[in-house]
Amino acid sequence: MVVSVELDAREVEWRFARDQAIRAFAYNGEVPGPLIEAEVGDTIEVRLTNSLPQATTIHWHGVRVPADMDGTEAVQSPVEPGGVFEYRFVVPDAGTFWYHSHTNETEQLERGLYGGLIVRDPRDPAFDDERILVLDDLKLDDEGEIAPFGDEHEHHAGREGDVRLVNGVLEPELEMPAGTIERWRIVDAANTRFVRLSIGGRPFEIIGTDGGLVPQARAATEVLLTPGERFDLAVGPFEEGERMEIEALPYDRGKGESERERFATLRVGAADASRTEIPATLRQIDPLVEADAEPTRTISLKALMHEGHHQRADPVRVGECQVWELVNETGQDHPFHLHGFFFQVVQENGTTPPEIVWKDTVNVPRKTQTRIAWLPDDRPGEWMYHCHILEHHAMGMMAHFAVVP
Ligand SMILES: [Cu+2]
Repeated sequence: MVVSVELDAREVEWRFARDQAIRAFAYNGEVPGPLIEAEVGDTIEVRLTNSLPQATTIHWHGVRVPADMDGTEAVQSPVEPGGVFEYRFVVPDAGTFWYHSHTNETEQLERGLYGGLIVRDPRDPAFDDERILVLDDLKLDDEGEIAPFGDEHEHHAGREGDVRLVNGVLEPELEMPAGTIERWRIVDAANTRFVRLSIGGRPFEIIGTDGGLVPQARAATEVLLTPGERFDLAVGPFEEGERMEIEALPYDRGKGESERERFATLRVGAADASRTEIPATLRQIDPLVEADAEPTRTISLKALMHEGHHQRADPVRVGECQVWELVNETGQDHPFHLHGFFFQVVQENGTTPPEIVWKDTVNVPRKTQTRIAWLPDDRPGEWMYHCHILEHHAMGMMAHFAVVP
């Protein structure tokens, strides 16, 4: 099937709370932009019209698109004001993805140019209900408008604001029926904010991440999302009348411990029948390499941070398995995002992770190293990786590289 979407990027007044609004940039006047939904194997075609006062592009975060549809400056000219561009690609994988501007990102994402993209597989486990929660924050000035961009502090520490949003709304109240289990697809769309997510401290099950379902559901009471990352959770069942806070627990990403902060409130309504059964095995994922595989390449995040700016990394060849050691000698965590390909985390600071999952963004905590493995499938062209703290990316914490036949 072909899923056709028209996206008009334009300036709007974004009312994120009853008494608070800002001048925003939005797709079709909505923040987040329209939710794009498809089934595995569908073709998505998006006609982007740029009605903004500045150039823009769209990156399809996590989707294995052909290189020329990736939305970066390496593969297309930015769409100038008044211009139009058509993106067209097949969605080969089920999962929770998102789309966002890839031009002047620090400003364009902060102002609202992002949206969710869900790809379903008919064999996905059935839940009583499903929702997507796109997390974001806003940094406002004293007048309640978007604070100016690009001060020195932001370059280094990133940009975080005190306004916390779920699906473009200030700390909303969500509701779900008692006795049911829902699939929550969570996206961290913030410029910099890390979210150590808790749902009232109650247990939930992690059933998916960036690259779709995980092999086995895993019980947890919290999960850390860094900018760009997604987690799918099985949430509930709760009892009627319960109320809990959906919040970020304190986390130190190298800038001191953050406060405990509320994103939303969950209210449990009258009971409903449940038909949810989570299978013991959600999916099989074969490891790409042995746990002790030697790196084929080492990437120093410190060097990337200080010397990055439009640097070129060595090409990789289609079909040649890559094992990359991401070394973070800096004093802060960096979420590493690889465009266009999923990877497996082979080692986290010398330890083998409990299970193999598919990721496109992984936090590399400060003073540690993370080893990833990935296979360049047959999509040659220009690709890139970068830190998904957008201010770091803008500062040049990135590299382009070619996948060659
Ligand atoms: Cu960074």
